[in-house]
Amino acid sequence: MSKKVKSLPKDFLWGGATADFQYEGGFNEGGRGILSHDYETDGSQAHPRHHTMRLSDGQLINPKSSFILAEDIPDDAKPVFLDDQYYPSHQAVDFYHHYKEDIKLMAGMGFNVFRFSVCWSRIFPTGEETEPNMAGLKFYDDVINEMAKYNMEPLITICHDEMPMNLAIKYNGWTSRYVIDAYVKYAQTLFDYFGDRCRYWLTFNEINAVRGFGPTGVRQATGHDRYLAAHNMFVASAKAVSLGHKMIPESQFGAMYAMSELYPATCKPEDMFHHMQARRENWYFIDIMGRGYYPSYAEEIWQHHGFNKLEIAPEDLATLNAGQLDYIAFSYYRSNTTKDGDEWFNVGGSANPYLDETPWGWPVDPLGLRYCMNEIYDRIQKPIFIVENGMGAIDQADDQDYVEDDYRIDYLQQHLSAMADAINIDHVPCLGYTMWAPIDLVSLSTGEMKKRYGFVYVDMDDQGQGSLKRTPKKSYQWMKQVIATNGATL
Ligand code: BGP
Repeated sequence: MSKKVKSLPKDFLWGGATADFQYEGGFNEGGRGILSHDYETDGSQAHPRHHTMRLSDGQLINPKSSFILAEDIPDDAKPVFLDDQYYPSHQAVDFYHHYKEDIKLMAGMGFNVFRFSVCWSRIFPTGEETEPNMAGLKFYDDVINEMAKYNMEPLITICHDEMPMNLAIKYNGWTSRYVIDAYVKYAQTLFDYFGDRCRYWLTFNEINAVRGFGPTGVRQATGHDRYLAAHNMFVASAKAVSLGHKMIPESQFGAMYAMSELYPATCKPEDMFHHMQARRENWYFIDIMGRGYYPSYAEEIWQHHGFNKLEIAPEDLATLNAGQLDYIAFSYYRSNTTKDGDEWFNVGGSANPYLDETPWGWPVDPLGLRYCMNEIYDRIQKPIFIVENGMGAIDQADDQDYVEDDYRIDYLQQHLSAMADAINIDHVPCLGYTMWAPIDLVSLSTGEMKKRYGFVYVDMDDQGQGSLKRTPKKSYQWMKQVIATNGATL
């Protein structure tokens, strides 16, 4: 039996992950265009980051019934922002003006990598310009140069669930092949300007979520639209990978998948079979991008979603094959349980009596992380990269803004130990770990500040009250030790 050691390979990448829309702010600065995310809805309740739209008859609506852009919004609705309304994402936690301070704080923990996403509409405000917006490029140039001072390398997410609003409205988002070209032009611009300092790239964030709640920029999307959007994203990703490999010889490309582990609720054969099918609907995304071809079970999945055929151009298959990913990146927060009769895509599914849950009802399952790492590597045989993992909690700060977040330390300790076991005992090659999200930021699913993940507390509440002051939490010192010992103190 292999010896249980915690320390990790010498060149292991330790860091944190963020997304522009939840972190940057600077909504109206540097020539940034309007982003699809600026108008996202939530599905459960109206909250202030959400958009208002004006219908052609002048009436204002504030759609609430969908997580993603405009699912239930009439075609003639035009986005508007109301001056007297506070939108947390417009300011977020203002990385735009705090990047030097934040990078210094991350470097203080010993990060040698920082994953962030570029805001597409900062570079091409409508997605249709022929020349990029230089002020947008300069911002990321400054960020990358600041990181270089601390030997921290970038891991850039090219597209984190978003697109310029213009592309969503005018072309109905990713159902249009025009958007493939717009994306490739955008990616090429990033390679041109940052390729000399960036080796690691992610073409998309949580691309497999597109089959359920994930953003496609598409209005009133059917199952067919979602899978067509996914196909166009696969082609866009593969084109970017091939181009990136040509332009940046050292480059390594991944895409990021939401990888909750999935368990069958019982060993009843029907539950087991259902679990296999539901799991395979997730593998669909990783198989196509990681192996470069559509799997034999694709048609069965399409039929399950109510259609028989996808508009795949003849040349697409060669494009997918040529643009295979170099590594498989994923987010891991929880596991799910499923049984016969559940929807295939069913976050939340059946309850798992063996697991505790976070205040948001997310089951805490560190062993599930080790399971996932093994499953992905067994299947795709390419290195993996854990690019999001963390615990959203309601932190109680004292009058000095200090937070004793022992629960976060426990969560991370257990997950990092499971990761170390997968690497040291199971020999899964893993490039690194970027924790979500090192500095508190706006939650994606709730649009709130009160669901916090950070090692660093940010003084800002859901009403926009706060100084934005940064204060390291107890977990900051803990993580610093873990990184300094390369995992040995886990
Ligand atoms: C992932 C997203 C992130 C992030 C994270 C935490 O799905 O890629 O953008 O927000 O989940 O989720 P939440 O903010 O909803 O707690």
